[in-house]
Amino acid sequence: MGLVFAKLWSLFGNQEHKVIIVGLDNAGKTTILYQFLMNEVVHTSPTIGSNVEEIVVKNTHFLMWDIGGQESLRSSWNTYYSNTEFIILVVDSIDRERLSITKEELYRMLAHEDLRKAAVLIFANKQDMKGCMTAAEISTYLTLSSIKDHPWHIQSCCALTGEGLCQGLEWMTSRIGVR
Ligand code: G3D
Ligand code: MG
Repeated sequence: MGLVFAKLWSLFGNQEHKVIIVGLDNAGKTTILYQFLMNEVVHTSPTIGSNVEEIVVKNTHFLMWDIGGQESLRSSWNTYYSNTEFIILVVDSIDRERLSITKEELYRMLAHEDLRKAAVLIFANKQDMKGCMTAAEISTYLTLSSIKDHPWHIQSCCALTGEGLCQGLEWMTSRIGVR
């Protein structure tokens, strides 16, 4: 898989494409980033905040933070929004109870001026879990088809194995140059 990742990342070229990875705590954000790290095509910079991580992939910046229960930090989220081209929203597909919170956060982000040009990739993670919601169910619950002002794509994945992650990145690369 390393080679595939390397190829995909090289498609990003030398330009800077800022990506933020968001989702509730326990959704699998760190695991997804770990998959990228394992492929040795990235280097990390030190943690820049208690719940914000930065990863640089050939000049592509990922800023990641957990949004669950971090009420006190919410007012500063928007400082990370400017110039964001991609939002990766990681959903725990087994966590039915908190999908409504994810939905709220998604629409709050989409309404933010600094994210008006951002494309959204939703990872329906933990597809290996028995009884999990499918990407289609999550899509329906999040009413993704109602989103007209942002390009969006939902991809089922399993961060533990890395399955589905490449397809998500492929969609992102396909968006570059479209806007
Ligand atoms: P976060 O960074 O979004 O808070 P983490 O989430 O990446 O820390 O993952 C939270 C827990 O979910 C971890 O378990 C992790 O191993 C697990 N997890 C992440 N992705 C998957 C997946 O695709 N399938 C399954 N079954 N589990 C996953 P622990 O036990 O370490 O807390
Ligand atoms: Mg984490």
